[in-house]
Amino acid sequence: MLSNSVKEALNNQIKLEGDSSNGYLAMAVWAEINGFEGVANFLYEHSEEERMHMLKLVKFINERNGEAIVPQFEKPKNNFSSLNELFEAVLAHEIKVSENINNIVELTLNEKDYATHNFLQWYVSEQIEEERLCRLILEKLDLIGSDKGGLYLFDRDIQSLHTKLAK
Ligand code: OFO
Repeated sequence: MLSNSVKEALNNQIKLEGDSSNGYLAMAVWAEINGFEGVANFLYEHSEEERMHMLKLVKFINERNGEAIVPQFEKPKNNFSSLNELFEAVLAHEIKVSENINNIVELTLNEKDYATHNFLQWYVSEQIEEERLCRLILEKLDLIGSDKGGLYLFDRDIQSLHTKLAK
C-alpha cells in the first residue's frame, strides 16, 4: 500500500516522464525537418523510452493499490538554434529528472517504503546512463563545432553511440 506522499511523488514523476517523452518527440521533429535524420531517429526512440518509463510508473502505482493520474502535459519547446542547444536542453532536463528521482528515493526511505525504494533503483541506474550519454554527445558536438562534414558524420553515427554505451 502506498502512502499518500509517495503516491503523489510517483504521480508527479509520471508527468515528468511524459513531459520528457513529448519534449524529445518535439525535438525529433525539429531534427527531422532540419536534415538531421540520424538525430531524429535517436530522439524518436528516446521519446518511446520515456513513454515506457512513464508506463512503468503507471503500472506500479496501480498494482500497489494507488491510482495513477494521467496529467496534463506541458507544451514542449519545438525550435532550436543548433544541435548544441538541443542537447544542452536534453541534459538539463535529465539532470532535473535525476534530482526528482533522488528526492523520491529519499522520501521512500523516510517512509520505510522499501518496495518502492527497490522499484526506483531501476530509474537511478537509468539516469546515470542517460546523463552520461548526453555529456558524451555534447563533448562530441563541442569538438565538431560548426564543421559541416563533422555534423554530417555525427548525424550518421549518433545511433552507434547509444549502442556502444549500452554494452
Ligand atoms: Fe530520461 O528520464 Fe526517464 O527516467
